[in-house]
Amino acid sequence: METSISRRTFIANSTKTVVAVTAGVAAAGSLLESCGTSKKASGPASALRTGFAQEPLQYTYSSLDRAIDGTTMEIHYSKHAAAYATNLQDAAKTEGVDTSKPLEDVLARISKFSTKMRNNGGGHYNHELFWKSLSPSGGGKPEGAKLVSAIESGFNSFDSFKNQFSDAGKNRFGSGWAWLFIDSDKKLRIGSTPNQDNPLMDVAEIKGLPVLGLDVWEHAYYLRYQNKRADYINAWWNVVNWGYIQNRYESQI
Ligand code: MN3
Repeated sequence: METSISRRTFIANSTKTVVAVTAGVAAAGSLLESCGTSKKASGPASALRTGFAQEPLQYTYSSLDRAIDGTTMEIHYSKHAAAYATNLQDAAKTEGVDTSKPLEDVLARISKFSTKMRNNGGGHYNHELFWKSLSPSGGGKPEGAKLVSAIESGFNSFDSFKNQFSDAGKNRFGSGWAWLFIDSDKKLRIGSTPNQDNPLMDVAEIKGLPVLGLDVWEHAYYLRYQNKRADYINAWWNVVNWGYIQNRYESQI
């Protein structure tokens, strides 16, 4: 009898425990979600920390259609970029990299790692930045005073900046990226890198913190634009998420 009561009490308590644990998980879930949200809002610190897994896109594949078609976006995000993330995690496992630390730490000393880590670490980082740099409501000009003044003092005018950045993308031979980055003197610079390299890498010819990156690999534009990379670049300006770029820049100066 006593045993039975004890068991019933135990079961009742267990149920409470389960409920409590479930509630705890739910609370942790919403906490993570709110952290994720603040990350998306690109708080100063989070703008510079990239994990080893793909983050969800903040818009639908077809919502950038005035610049990039939905099929290109879908293949680009769910196949090309997803493969970089998978291969990066694979390389991290093989080479003993702690994936709870920011990817930036690895990129800064990428010469110490394999080519697989370089290609996929760069590929993953570059694409995570690329997706966040785009928005269905993007385009136009930046509004943040600090970024506007840095662009104007660095490149004479916003239009001149656009031309120089576009040229960096157009003139990149083969596959690669055009960058707006902050150099060690905190100055904005434009440059480009081949393949999946980026200015964070110790092996790159240009060095600094990427603020804005443009993917000029053919997979980013070929379905709609074929060989006309310049047309893709011109259209891409219409979906640039200047709010995110401004936050990224302002978090560093
Ligand atoms: Mn790409």
